[in-house]
Amino acid sequence: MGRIDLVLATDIGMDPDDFIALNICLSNPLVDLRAVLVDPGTPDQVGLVTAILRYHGRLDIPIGVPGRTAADRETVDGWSYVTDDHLAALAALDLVVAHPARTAPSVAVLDSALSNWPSLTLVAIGPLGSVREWLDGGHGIIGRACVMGGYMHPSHGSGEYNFDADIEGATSLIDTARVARKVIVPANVTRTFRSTRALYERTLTAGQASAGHRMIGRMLDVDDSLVENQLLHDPLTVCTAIDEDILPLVEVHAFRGPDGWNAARAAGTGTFSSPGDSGGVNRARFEELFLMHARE
Ligand SMILES: [Ca+2]
Repeated sequence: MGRIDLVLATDIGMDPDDFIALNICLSNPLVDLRAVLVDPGTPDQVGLVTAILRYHGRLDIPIGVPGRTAADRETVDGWSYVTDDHLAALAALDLVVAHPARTAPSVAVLDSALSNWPSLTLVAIGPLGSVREWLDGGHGIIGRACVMGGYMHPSHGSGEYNFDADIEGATSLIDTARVARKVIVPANVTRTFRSTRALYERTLTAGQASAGHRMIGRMLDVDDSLVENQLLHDPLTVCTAIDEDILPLVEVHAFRGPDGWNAARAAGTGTFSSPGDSGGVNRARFEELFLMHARE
């Protein structure tokens, strides 16, 4: 299995799973992380990503945020996404959220990554604001996108995908011909996929040799509920990008129907998902990839 060039589009902050997923991207020897796109791109989100990149010695990795209008930017700059759990995990490693943090427009960051690594995989584990802007104003074709499929929450409507936070962005991604292969890890799979104490203990062991697993361990031991019951939908999506055989994928036509997002089996669409199946995740392979690291 070869290494993949990966761009991570994340809404890091709030839940800890994006924090975990970013650390997997930075630790797994099968991944070369080429850029991070942050949605909506608040200063504290970017500061958190910067702190994580610094810990890994990877400040060379560019950070993109949606361009937005000046008025939008001002609104977003007033929001905070980073929680006490994130601050506690950083503090346990003598780190703080970095300010001021450097960014560039997501479209420019993604265009630049594509010109350097044309076969890159885009992994989207948050709303698709950056992706929508790239589809409107960027260049070229993305070979493959792996998209996280939904956090179950009343405000997310049907919760079939993580798409309800930016329906326009999600529709653009589903409909575009500028992403050759789309893999959707849907809510019916992600909503039951959670951390276990055994995985936590193996993460702590891996953390003796891996910066990423040290960070993940500090995040999980902030709160006992994270150790045993944290949703792992974002890490599952990253690991699916590394090895699609983790999921029983079938080719589908994805669409937004009257009851929300849906998918039906169809050949020739280039879109793959696991509709109507709550099981079937290869957990052993997921854990193998979750824990994989190059010794420092
Ligand atoms: Ca997320």
